Amino acid sequence: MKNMEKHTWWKEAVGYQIYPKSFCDSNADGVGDINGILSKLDYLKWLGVDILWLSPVYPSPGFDNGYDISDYDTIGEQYGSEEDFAALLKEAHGLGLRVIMDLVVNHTSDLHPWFIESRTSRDNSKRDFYIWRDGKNGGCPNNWKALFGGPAWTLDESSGQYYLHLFSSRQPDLNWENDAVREEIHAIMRRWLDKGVDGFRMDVISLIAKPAGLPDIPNVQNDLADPRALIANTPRVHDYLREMRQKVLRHYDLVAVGEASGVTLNEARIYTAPDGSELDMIFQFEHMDLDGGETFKWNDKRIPLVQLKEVMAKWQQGLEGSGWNALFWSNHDQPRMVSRLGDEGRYWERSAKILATCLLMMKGTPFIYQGEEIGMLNMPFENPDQLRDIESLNAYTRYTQSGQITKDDMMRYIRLKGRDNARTPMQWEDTRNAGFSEGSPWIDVNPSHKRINVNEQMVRDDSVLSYHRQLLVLRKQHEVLVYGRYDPLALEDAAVFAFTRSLGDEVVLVACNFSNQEVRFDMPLKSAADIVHLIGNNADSTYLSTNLLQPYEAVVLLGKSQEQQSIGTTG
Ligand code: TEU
Repeated sequence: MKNMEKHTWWKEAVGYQIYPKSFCDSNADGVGDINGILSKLDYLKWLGVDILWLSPVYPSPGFDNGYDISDYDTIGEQYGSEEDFAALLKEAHGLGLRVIMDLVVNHTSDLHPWFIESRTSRDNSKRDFYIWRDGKNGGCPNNWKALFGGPAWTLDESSGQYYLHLFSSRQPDLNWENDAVREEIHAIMRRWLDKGVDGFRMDVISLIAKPAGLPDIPNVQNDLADPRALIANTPRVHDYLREMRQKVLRHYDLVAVGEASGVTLNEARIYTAPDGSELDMIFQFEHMDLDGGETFKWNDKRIPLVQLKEVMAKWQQGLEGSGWNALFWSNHDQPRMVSRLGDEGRYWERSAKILATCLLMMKGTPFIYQGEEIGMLNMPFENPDQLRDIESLNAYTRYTQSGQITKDDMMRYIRLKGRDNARTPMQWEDTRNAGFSEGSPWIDVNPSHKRINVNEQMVRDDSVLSYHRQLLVLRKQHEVLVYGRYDPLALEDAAVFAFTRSLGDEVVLVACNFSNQEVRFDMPLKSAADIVHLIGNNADSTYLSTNLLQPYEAVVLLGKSQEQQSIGTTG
């Protein structure tokens, strides 16, 4: 059977997310910068990634670490200059690396000149750039909750109206219904594309279109509720993205990746439809929400493997031929995945590799988050003074003050789930500040850098880092790993995450034991003679002769088409 899927460079690429503030500091001010990134381009090329996604490097007051932008058209001083950025682009392109920018246009900073103007009076020309409403019954215009706590509305005393902010009050939401707003955004995008950037990761793009009339969330008694489900399913978002494709995106060779928390599979099929009318791919978050609960993510629940497999299978199969997945285990908003789903102790190394195996062998464009390639762990934060993230700090105050969660428990939950876990400096070396900075880092360095760092792993063939490199080489060598269909196996098995990828006469089996026990997993490929061992994380594997997987063992095998017929979901 011939594979009819359209081939594009971004389907074959692997992304790498850089959180500039914590990647590499070239000028000893404790904050990572563009010249720091520049100094690590050879490393990234050597690693074998293709697309670099830079979290925001624009001017920002930094209430949400740059996701509150006060000027979209230049580089924030702490990150460097426009010349530095031009040099980075040039060098990266010279090495065959593409660079995509974070586009945060659901909201701006409250210090963006548009908002400063907008709030001056009800009849200011920028008033309608944002969403202003009168209060209702002496309170907020509706019952929406802000994602960083409190109501999604803040009263502006001087004009007597409330403005909408889905995140913090320092991040007012733009009014996408206003043609002038969309035109400004298109112009910003064109200016960056004309400078040579290769696309965008679009922050919370699923939330830009607010439902008409901004209705209350139903069935909520005297309380606030998360408005995302209501907002993310507004049909207008697709109008805006189609317009953006027509007016901007289609004129460039780029990749457009949407961050789409709260998205449904049906929505994703529209966002990433193969006709290319909207985005190229989206990040969905269903798998990241599996350890959530009543108090949002603040608990000690772990991601249940069976549910994780179900969710991944749903997205893998659900977008087959009708869309494209952006894959990730980690980003700057998530705790470290080895701590979350793997083993921090005895099986640290194997569990980091098993996660890499799953991520990089699934169908879609994978994004590796800085430090993931060396198996970085969560940070042992001890007290709130060490935290920098607005989300964790607000949650700490809110839940401990209301008495819902004790201080000790809240710190424990933040150690498990807080976003700062991903934001501690990149661990380059075992020396002072992990080689990140010669100054005082803006956030503490994880003490694990003594043991877990790039320098140590670069020279060791069996390191987590070397393993990532090998997986990336395999993706380049075997088309089946990019375009092959995904079929889940043994969905009910509580320990083994297994699936096949099939294309033409090739079938790849990926079998990963996510437990600390030896388990049996019968090899589903029939004639073992033709089977090639592509990669694994256990040099002493006996799997092919015993059907046994050792604790946290991953194996990847390549077989031929006749076996393909005999594979099905065995779970
Ligand atoms: O995140 C959007 C988002 O959905 C987050 O609220 C996520 O659910 C949360 O961080 C998990 O705890 C994007 C950015 O990635 C994030 O860093 C920003 O804070 C946020 O938008 C606002 O711009």
